[in-house]
This record gives sequence, C-alpha cells and structure tokens, in this order.
Amino acid sequence: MKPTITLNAIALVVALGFTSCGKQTGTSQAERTANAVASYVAPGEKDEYYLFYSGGHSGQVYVAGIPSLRHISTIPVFAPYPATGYGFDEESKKMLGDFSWGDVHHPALSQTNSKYDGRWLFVNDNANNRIARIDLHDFKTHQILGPIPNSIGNHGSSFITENSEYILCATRFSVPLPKGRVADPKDYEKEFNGMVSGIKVDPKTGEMKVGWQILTPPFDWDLGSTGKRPSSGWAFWTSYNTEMAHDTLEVNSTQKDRDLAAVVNWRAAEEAVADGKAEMMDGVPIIDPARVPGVLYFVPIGKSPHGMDVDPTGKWIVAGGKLQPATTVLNFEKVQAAINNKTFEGEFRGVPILKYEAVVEGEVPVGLGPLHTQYDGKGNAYTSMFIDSCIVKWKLPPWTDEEKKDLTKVVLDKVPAHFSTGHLVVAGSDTAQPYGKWCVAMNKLSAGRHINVGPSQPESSQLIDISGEKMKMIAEAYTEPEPHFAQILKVSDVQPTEVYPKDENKDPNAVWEKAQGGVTRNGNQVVAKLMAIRSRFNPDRIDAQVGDELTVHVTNVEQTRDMIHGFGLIEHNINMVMDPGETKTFHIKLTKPGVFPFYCTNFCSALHQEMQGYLVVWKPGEGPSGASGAVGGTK
Ligand code: RUQ
Ligand code: CUA
Repeated sequence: MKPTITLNAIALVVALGFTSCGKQTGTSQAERTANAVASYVAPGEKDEYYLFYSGGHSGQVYVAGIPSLRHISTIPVFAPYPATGYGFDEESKKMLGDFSWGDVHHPALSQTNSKYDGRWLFVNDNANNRIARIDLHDFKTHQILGPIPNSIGNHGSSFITENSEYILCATRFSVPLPKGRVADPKDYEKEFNGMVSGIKVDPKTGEMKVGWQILTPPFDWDLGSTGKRPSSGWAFWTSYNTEMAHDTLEVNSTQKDRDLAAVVNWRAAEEAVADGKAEMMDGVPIIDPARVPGVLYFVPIGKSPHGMDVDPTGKWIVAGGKLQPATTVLNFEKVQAAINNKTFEGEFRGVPILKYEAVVEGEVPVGLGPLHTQYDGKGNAYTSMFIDSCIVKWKLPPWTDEEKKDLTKVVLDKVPAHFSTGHLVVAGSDTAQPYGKWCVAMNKLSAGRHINVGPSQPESSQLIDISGEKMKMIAEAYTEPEPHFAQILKVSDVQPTEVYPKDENKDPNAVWEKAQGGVTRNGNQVVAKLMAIRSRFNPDRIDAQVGDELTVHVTNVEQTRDMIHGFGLIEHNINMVMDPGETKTFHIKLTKPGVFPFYCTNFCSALHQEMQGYLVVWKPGEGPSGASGAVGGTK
C-alpha cells in the first residue's frame, strides 16, 4: 500500500506545486532590464547558439536560437510536414515508410574526440523503434533506420559514443522475442526480454546499421549515457522495473528501494561479436551476457531512477532518484575496481551485481523528483527537479571530508522553474568541454503563464544564465509539444550549405534548361520533367488520362539562397517543396478526369501567384493525341 500513498502524494504535489511559484517576485527594474538585454537579439543580429529541441510525439525536431529562445525552424523527421514538402516526395515518403508519426525524445549531436563536430544530429523514435539522422550540412533528415529488430520502445536512446562510433539504445518495453512471437504477459519474467542495441555509424557518411545487441532481463530500461576518457567504451542506463511487473506498474514496479542500472562494456560487446560469441536473431548478432562475461554488469540505484548522466571528465555518473530525494553519484574508478576485484553482491541471471557501497561516491540530497543532470565543465552539476519544479546546482566530487559528512553542503543553489521540469540542457554538457553559460529548463506544464490558448497548453522553456555563482532566470518561451531533451551547438561550429550546387545534383531526372524538360509517355507511364524558376514551371502543362501512372520530377534551378519553389497539385494531396538546386519526384495514379491546376506554394517573387500550370486528365480515348495523349506545353 505504501507506494500508492507515496505516488498519490506526489501527484498532489504536482497538482498543487505550481501554485506556490507563479510570477517571479523581487525582481527589480534594473534586474528585469539586465535580463531582457541578456536574451535580446536585436533585429538584424543573430543568436550565438542553436538549440535543437526534440519534438516528442510531434515527431519533429525544432531549432531555436540562444539566447533569444526564438523558434527558427522545424526539421521534419518522423511525420509529414507540408511546410517543407516532407513526406510528399518519393524519397521522404520512402523514409517514413508506413508510419506518419514518431516520438522523438533524445537528440544527440555527433562527436569527434568528445567534442561536437557539427556533422549530424541523431534522434530516437520511442514509438516505432527507429533512429533518424539529420545532416547538419542542410538541416534535413537523410536516414531513418528501423524499426530495429528485437527492440521495442526505443526510449533509452540515442546516446552517441565519444567518436560517433555507435548510437546506443536500450528498450523501454519488453516483449517475447523475436518480434511476432506471442506469450501471455503473465509469463513476463520467463518469456519477455529487453535489449541493448549498438547502432553502428559509418564514420564518413553517417549511414547507420544495426551492429549487435545484448539480451537483457525484462527490466524497463530508462535513460542512459555514454562514457568518455576513463570510462571510454562504457555506457550506463537506469531501469525502473527491476520488479519485472507486467501490470499496474505504478504500484508493482515501485516496490523495491533500489532498481538495477546497467553498466555496459560496448567495446567488449563489439569484440565478442567479432570473436563469434553471438547468436543470430532476426538478422542481428545477439550476445547473451550470461555466456559472455564482461559485457554487462548491474548496479543497484535508488529508487525508480530516471536520468543517468556521465560528467565531462568521464569519472562521475549521476543517476536521478525520481522517487528518492537524492541523486546517486557513482565513481567510475570504483566501478572498475569492483569489476576487477569481483566486489559483487550477487548476480541476476548470470550477470554480476556490483556492490552498491563499493561503487557509490555519495547520495546528494537535491530535493524532490530529480530527473536529469547536466554539467558546466567547471565542477558543477545541474539537476532538474520534476516535483520541486526547480533546477538545483550542486558540486561534483571530489568533496572535502566535511562535505562528505553532510552532503547538503554541496548543494549550492536552486532556481524555481515553471513548472515540473523534465529535461534540462546545459550547452555542451555531454562533451568533454561544455560551453557552459546557458541552461535551458524544459518544463512539462506551462499552466497559463502565457495568453490563454484554450485547454491545450504549449510546453515551456526557460533560459537560465549559469555563468555566475548563482543561477539567473532570464527568459521564457513556449514550444510545440513536446520537447524532451535538447542539444546546444555553437553557431560557429557548423557550416550549413546555402544552396545545392548545380554540379552536385546527381539526380538523373534533373532538368536545367527549358529544352530538357517535357512530358513523355510509355504505355500507361507518363513522365513529366519540369524546371522551376522565378516565376514559371517549364513545361506548365501536363496531359495524361485516367488510369495513367504519373511521375513528376521538378528541379528548382535557382542558385540563390532561400529561393524556394513549391509544387502543390489541387485535390491530389501533393505538395513538394524544392530548395535551390534540388530535384524532387512524386508518383501518383490518376483516377479521376478533370483539369487540375498546380501552383508554386512558396511565395517566391512578385509574380509568384502567376507561377502555375495545369494537369489535364482526359478520359481514355479523348485528348489532343487520342488514347495515347501526353503533351507538355512549353511557351
Ligand atoms: S525522458 S523527462 Cu523521455 Cu528523456 Cu526524462
Ligand atoms: Cu515559385 Cu512561388
């Protein structure tokens, strides 16, 4: 019964908690002015950092600027987005496959030597077990991998290794494996399994493929993080259902005071696969950790933990307590020693459990509901507090003897956040050299701090200056549902292209001159090649007939930045958008006769409205050249 009471109490605190905060008080006019100036980016000036927000179940990634917190663009990933034509042309339709949504949680910037290298941004899809790669060369999605075999609920992901060798993922859910096998959830402990996956990233192209997997008990793996420097080659995940409950998890998975976290030696996993110690399941080499010692260890962490974040030195690993008012700090040197000396407190299914007392450095009493921890690279940690609705700054070890005796002494500062902070991000926290300076709190509830927009409220973000001893709340903004984690990248660390250069366009159907365009027919296949230029399509007439398969290639021949043309086709659910120098293709079967205008959907010039044409779909046997009619009118 006890856990139920605890959880109800928490629910009550969550429900009432934000009434205690509200409008920031005690901010003098001088402070207000200073805060406004700190986040003000004047017209014509630019932000210093990119903020890449995960878009949660919108399936997208949002780009904002720091310090302005202004939304600058949306990068569609797992859901169609007519604004950029994503999900309408053949290539993006193919990437989306049968899904029209995803649940993006944790973006990860690619790294070289534990530093952002400005090449790619990877994001996970919790819902459909996928990982996507956005190229920062053009800020577009270029690959969606998945659904990943033997992986269900790709939430503990996408955690990148220090040289982008792998994206590491752990499953939130467990099912009977391989996928498609059915067993009664009552037999959960026996029949269900979780998985840790190593997704290999090609160092040149960023192309991902499933490398190997490690079979785990059916714990619900939660957040994780990868090692660096001393902990290079390792990765860590919390779990919240060591009880292996399969129903009423709210009660049944919160019984134990400690849950088992996973300590994974991913280099050892890689070697085990190379040495032939894996067995294939659904096309993937699977490592059974009971039979391959040294790949997986467990360590108890209290209670129902959530975030697990490695600090910039790679030495401290901090787990958020969620249902325990403390963060647990593990010392990686002690983890190593415990492994080498076999300081275990038992095992579970053949996997050694490291003795808690032997690996823990301390439990820091940060407050209620600690979730995620970030770092400034100056020895400070920042933890988001879901229940207390605040950010807590505290000092990482090494601690003095006096501090060790009373760890409340290492808690340095608290700043209220509004409300119920989930993730927070400190600029560059997951690298060896954080930029520091800015922290963004991503809050689950905005609770009417903005003008009333009806019952559904946006999420809120708050910008906190962490450059001084005390944190300073600077600004607040609202975002589409719903940012989980985010990444911050210095603008000068990436060089996106301004156009697609003509000579790099390798599309065989690109047309760069009027004479190359036109409409051709082969049986019932009609192919139109169009050129888009201010302010016309060439050709601007496509003739076909009912029953034809129509393929349209449109090349935007502009070589000027931001000179974008669209191709919207009336009543056919088509809207392609071509950036300068880009060729896109759609394919449809023509099922109804009529004259269907098409037009440019991006306001490109003073004569943008005039940028239009006609798709004429004749009844069979009618039309300018009878049954085989296919005409592309050029002017
Ligand atoms: S989880 S609010 Cu999806 Cu990142 Cu912690
Ligand atoms: Cu092209 Cu509007």
